[in-house]
Amino acid sequence: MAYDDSSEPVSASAVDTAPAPAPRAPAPRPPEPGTAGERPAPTEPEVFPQALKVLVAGGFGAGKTTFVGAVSEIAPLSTEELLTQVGAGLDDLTGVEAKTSTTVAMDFGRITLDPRHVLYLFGTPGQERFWFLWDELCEGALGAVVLADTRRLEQSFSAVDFFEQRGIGFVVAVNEFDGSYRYDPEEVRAALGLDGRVPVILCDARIASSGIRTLVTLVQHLLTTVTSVGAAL
Ligand SMILES: Nc1nc2c(ncn2[C@@H]2O[C@H](COP(=O)(O)OP(=O)(O)OP(=O)(O)O)[C@@H](O)[C@H]2O)c(=O)[nH]1
Ligand SMILES: [Mg+2]
Repeated sequence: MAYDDSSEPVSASAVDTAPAPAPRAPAPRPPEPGTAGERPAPTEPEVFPQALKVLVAGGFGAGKTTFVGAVSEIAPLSTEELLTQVGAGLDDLTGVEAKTSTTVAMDFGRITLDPRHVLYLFGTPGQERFWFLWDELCEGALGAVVLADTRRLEQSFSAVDFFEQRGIGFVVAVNEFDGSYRYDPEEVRAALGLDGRVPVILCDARIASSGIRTLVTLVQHLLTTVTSVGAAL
């Protein structure tokens, strides 16, 4: 008689007629290397988060909205309002007389640089009367592009000061406007009193590839200078 430790005695006939136990299911085998289901071993340390917040800043009319619109892979959000006579005494249109609208809150766009770097772009408003928004916009920002307008280079000082004071890494992108003086990047560095490590590059805010090159330069700059990304976020 088969051994059974249950309290009910088991008769010989019951044992004889009992169905054979179902064969035990084979134990799951680990997936073969390279097949679906295997978690690939991390090849490099996870130093950067997936989503990076980047500001696109600069003086009034420097090309911030144009830059965000050119590089964004989604329809950019913009908050443009017409410039009217009401702002005539407040807005300095010297050098940007052709401007008909202005950003009153922010621009927003997104670009995937590579599988590990998705940038969320926030364009700042350029006019002084909206600068109070910059502090809100820079919350959680990891880096910034300061667009320098070659027609009014001095308008970039405030943006440079803003990011220097907050310890936010930035690059200066010299947006070359038609007919304006062509600066050498080192001239711009000297004029703005920039640290030797801050990249200064030439760009055209209207051209996507130029904007993307600027953003790649920014990410590379941040990777080499930001030691603790977690602390910056
Ligand atoms: N020629 C030329 N024009 C540009 C360039 N970038 C921007 N513009 C033009 O300059 C004008 C102003 O650009 P915006 O992108 O509105 O500038 P902004 O910095 O967002 O302006 P605010 O938000 O008002 O401070 C637009 O008509 C653009 O087409 C450039 O690189 N070259
Ligand atoms: Mg704008």
